Amino acid sequence: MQRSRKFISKKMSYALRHNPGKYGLKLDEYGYTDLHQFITAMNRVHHFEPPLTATAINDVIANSTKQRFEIKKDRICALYGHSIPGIIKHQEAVPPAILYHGTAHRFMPSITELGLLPMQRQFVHLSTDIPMAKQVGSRHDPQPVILQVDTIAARQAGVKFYIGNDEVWLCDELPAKFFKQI
Ligand code: HQG
Repeated sequence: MQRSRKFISKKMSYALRHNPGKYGLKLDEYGYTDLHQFITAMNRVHHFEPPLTATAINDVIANSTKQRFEIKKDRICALYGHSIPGIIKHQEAVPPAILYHGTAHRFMPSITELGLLPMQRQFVHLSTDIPMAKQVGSRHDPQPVILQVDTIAARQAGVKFYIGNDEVWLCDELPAKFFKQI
């Protein structure tokens, strides 16, 4: 059976963000691995039928609403979301003055006390607009809380921000004084 783009994308995310070792893959310090080795490993583990090809992967990337992966010179990476041990390097940069984070009501007591933490991932993930933050938060809560982050104040206090893609920014742990609920 031909697998859906979503199915392929989820397996790609798993391999490139969370468990490259299961596929016998090594990521470089920026999270890239050889595209052809990646395809061979994906086919070996998942027995895609028809076999996964570079064309199919490009099709998944081109038809996704989110820019999750990048292919550069025959190497592929996940742009954000990593949980593997060993920090994947991202380009540090100056973010928009305001970013957003969508989350669940049930997490708020802990978030208010401890700030936003990376939890299972390497970085806290922030969105450039409210609709995207709502979408991210709705994975955890049907009526998510939206937090507005003052990145200028956070940067002045030494919090580092990194580019994920056009809509996703990453940062280190973010104390609660740098965001408010809207
Ligand atoms: C919460 C998806 C308790 C945090 C999305 C979040 C994103 C705390 C949850 C990307 C906390 C972690 C990442 C604290 C943070 N106490 N809870 N102190 N600090 N949290 O899934 O940001 O579609 O690891 O608010 O779109 O939801 O897969 O992070 O609710 O871009 O490409 O802990 O993953 O991208 O949840 O999502 P997650 P996230 P893809």
